[in-house]
Amino acid sequence: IDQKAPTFVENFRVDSPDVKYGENEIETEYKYDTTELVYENRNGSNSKQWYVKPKSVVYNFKTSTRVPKLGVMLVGWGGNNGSTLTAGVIANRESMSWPTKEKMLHANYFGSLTQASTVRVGSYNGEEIYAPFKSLLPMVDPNDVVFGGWDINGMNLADAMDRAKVLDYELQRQLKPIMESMVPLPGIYDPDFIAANQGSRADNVIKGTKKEQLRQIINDIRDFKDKTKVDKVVVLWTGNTERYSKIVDGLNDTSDNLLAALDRNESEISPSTIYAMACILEKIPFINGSPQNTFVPGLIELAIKNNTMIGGDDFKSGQTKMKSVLVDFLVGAGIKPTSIVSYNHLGNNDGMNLSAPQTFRSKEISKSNVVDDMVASNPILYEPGEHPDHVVVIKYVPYVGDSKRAMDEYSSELFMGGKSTIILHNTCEDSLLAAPIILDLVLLAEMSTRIQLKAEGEENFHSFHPIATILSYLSKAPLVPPGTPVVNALSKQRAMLENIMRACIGLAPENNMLLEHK
Ligand code: NAI
Ligand code: DG6
Repeated sequence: IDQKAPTFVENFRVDSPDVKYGENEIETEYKYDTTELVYENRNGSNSKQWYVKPKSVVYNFKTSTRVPKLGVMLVGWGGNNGSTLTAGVIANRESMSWPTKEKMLHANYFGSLTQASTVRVGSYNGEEIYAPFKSLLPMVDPNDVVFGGWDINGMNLADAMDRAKVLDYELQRQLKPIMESMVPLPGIYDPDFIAANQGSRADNVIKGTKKEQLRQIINDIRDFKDKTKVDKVVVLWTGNTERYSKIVDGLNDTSDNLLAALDRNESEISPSTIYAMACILEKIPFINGSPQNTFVPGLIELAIKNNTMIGGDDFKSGQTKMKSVLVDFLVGAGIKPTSIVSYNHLGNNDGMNLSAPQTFRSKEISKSNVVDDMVASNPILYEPGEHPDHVVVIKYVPYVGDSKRAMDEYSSELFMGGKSTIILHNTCEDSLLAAPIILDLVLLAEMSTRIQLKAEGEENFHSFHPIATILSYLSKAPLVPPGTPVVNALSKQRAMLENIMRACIGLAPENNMLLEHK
C-alpha cells in the first residue's frame, strides 16, 4: 500500500546510476549546465552579435561520510557570542527546558541554516516533500561539538554568560554548574588594534614576541586536540572588531614577507592575523567573524600555498542580511534604490568597542559594500559608476545591552517619477542572531573539507579552493579568491550552497519550474 504523503522526510538516499554510496564515501557524476557568451561575426554577416552558448561540464564529486568528532576553538570565547553559543549547544545537548513568564521554553537551534531550515527534495503523490537541510550530506551533530578557545579576559564561561545578559536567568541557573569549569586560554592582546575602552578587560594575555605568541597558539591547538581527543579542529574569530591593518609592501604583501615580518616582530601584524597564520601553518580551517582585514594579501597567499581553508568576513546576522534580501528584491523587480540609510544602536561590549572611530570604520566598510553586486547587475536602472547613497551609523547605548535596535530607510524610484520609502525597525538580541551563524560556519567548513571534486579533463580529485566561498551566505563581506565574483544576494548565496551539496549527492539544482504541474 502506498504510504500516505508525508510533507517531510528526516533523511533519504538518492537512487540514481550516477550516485554510488560506498562504505566511507558518496561518489557522484554530475552534469554542470552553464552558459558562456561569445561576440562573433557569423554567416558572412558584417556585424558582430552576442551569442549565449549553453555549456555542460561533467564533474565527479567524492564526499567522505566519516563524520569526525569536531573541536571548535573560538577566539573571543568569553564574549557575548562565544558564551551564548556554548550555552546554547549545551542546553540543546542536555535537552534543557526553562520557564519564563510567558511559557515553558525548550532549547532549539532556530536561526541555524543547517539545523533549522529545510530543502525541497521532490514530490510524492503530488505533494511537495521537504527534508532537513542537514540531511543533504553527513554533517557533524552540533550537540557533539567540543568547545574551547582563547580570550584576553580570563572570566569563566558561566560568569561570561551572566555578564552577557543574553539568556534567561532560569536557563543560566541550569547551565552554570556545567560552564563554570570552562575557562578561556590567554589570548593575544594588542591595544593598538582594538578600542582603548577594552583595556580593562585584558587580564588574560599571552606574553612575548609575535612569533612566540604564534607558537603558543599552535601549542594550544595541539594541546586541545590531545586533551579532548577530537579528530578535527576549526578555529573561528569572534573577538573584538579590530582596526584595519595597513597593507605595506615588504611587510604583509606576500607570504614570505609576512613570515619574515613576524620574525622581526613588526607592529602592524594584528592579533587576528597571528591566530590565522597559526591555523594555516597547522592546516586548521580559520574563519573570521569580524570585519577587519585579517586576511592581508600575504596571509591569503600563505593559505593558498598551504592549501588550507580560510573563510570570512563578518557574520551576516541581521540588518545586512535583510539588506541583501531587500535590495536584491528591489533591483530584481526593476525598482531603483537611490538611498539606503542604516542606523543602529546597541549596548553590549561589541558596541562599546565599535564606538572608537578606527574599529567602527572596519564595520562601516563591511556593512557598506553589500549592495554593490546587485546594483552592478542592472544597468537599466543605474548609469555606469552610479550608486545609491548608502550611510551606516552605529551608536553605543549601554542601557539596551545586547538587544540591538536596527532602523533602515530605503528610498527608491518607481514608475514615471514615483517614489517609495520603506522603513524597517528591528529589535533583537545580537548574540542570539550570531550564535547559530557561528555554528553553521564551523559545521559547513568542516563538511566542505570532506568534499573532493574534479572536472572533465582533470586527472586528480582536489578539494575546494582554500578560500571558502561556500560560506558566503553567512558572511557580510564574503572573501573570494582573486578574480572570482563576490555575490552578496542572500538567495543566490543560499542556492550556491544548497546546489553544491545537491551535486554531491547527484541531484540537479532546485529549478522551481514545476513543469509537471503546468
Ligand atoms: P564581545 O565584545 O562580547 O566579545 C568579544 C570577545 O573577544 C571579548 O570577550 C574580548 O575579551 C575578546 N577578545 C578581544 N580581542 C581578543 C583577542 N585578540 N584574542 C582573544 N580574545 C579577544 O563581542 P561579541 O558581541 O561577542 O561579538 C564578537 C565579534 O563578532 C565582534 O567583532 C562583532 O563585531 C562580530 N559580529 C557580531 C555580530 C552579532 O550579531 N553579534 C554580527 C557580526 C559580527
Ligand atoms: C553594531 O552594528 C554591531 C555589529 O557587530 C552588528 O551587530 C553586526 O555586525 C551585525 O550586523 P548586521 O548588519 O548583520 O545586523
